[in-house]
Amino acid sequence: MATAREYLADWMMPHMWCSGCGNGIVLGALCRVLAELGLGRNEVVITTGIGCWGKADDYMSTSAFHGTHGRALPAATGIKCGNPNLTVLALMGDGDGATIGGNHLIHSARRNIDLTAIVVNNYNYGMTGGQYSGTTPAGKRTTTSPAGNPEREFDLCRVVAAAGAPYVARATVYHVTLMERLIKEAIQKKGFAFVEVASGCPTHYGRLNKIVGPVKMMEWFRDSAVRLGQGEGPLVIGKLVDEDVPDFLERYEALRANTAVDTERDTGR
Ligand SMILES: Cc1ncc(C[n+]2csc(CCOP(=O)(O)OP(=O)(O)O)c2C)c(N)n1
Ligand code: SF4
Repeated sequence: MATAREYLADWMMPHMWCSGCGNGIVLGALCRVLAELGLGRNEVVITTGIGCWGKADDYMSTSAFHGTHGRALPAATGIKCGNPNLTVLALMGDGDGATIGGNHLIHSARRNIDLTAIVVNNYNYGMTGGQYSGTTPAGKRTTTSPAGNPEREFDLCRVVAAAGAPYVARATVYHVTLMERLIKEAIQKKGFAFVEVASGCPTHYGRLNKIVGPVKMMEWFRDSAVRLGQGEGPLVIGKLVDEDVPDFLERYEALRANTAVDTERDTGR
């Protein structure tokens, strides 16, 4: 067991995130949740790809695997299958998890592997200079869409829910209490649990879309998010899916048991 403070790798400070970036808020929430759950640092494995949020594993004292861009989920899947007793979390940006790694995201949801995926969606590729990603809303400005994004965006929660994830939730960095509750539930959920956290990248996305500075970004989340059941909008927050379905390893073990019975019947061995 460790305290929230002990989950933070203070020997890695100072971190590289810009002031006003939402990543630190999510990292703090994650450390508090892990401490509340009473998990030991050697019971938790964080996997990441590349990106500003993908640096999160460097700042945590748990075990970690820092992989290539878009590949946090395959690594997490392998680790979970190798040792199902571990609590495995894949931390990804929207570019990492939903654009270059989008195929892994839908297949992890379909497979229903028992892990927690947290996508910090800042609506752009923060680390490489603010290019548009698969979640950049149509019409919004980025460094690669200076006149506005001509493509439509993914609603990540809907994509992951349609692919079969039994737990899907969304919060923003403004709604910290909700975020912590959802991350905690997701970690406790058996099966593929997905939490999207809408977050601010004031350096690129905010500046280019005239939401200038961290405070304005926070006000934007406060004013544009709608609690589930309290209205419509592109940023509905709360628990969107919570179902109980057998996860991948349960189904795999059941099939193995059946195969053993069949083999015995067919061969007499
Ligand atoms: C295969 C590959 N393509 C592109 C890159 C360059 N690259 C590094 S980080 C990144 C974007 C990360 O954006 P996102 O995942 O949204 O995270 P953020 O930085 O916004 O937190 C890109 C394109 C790379 N490292 N590897
Ligand atoms: S570039 Fe954006 S996402 Fe990256 S650290 Fe700075 S504010 Fe955060």
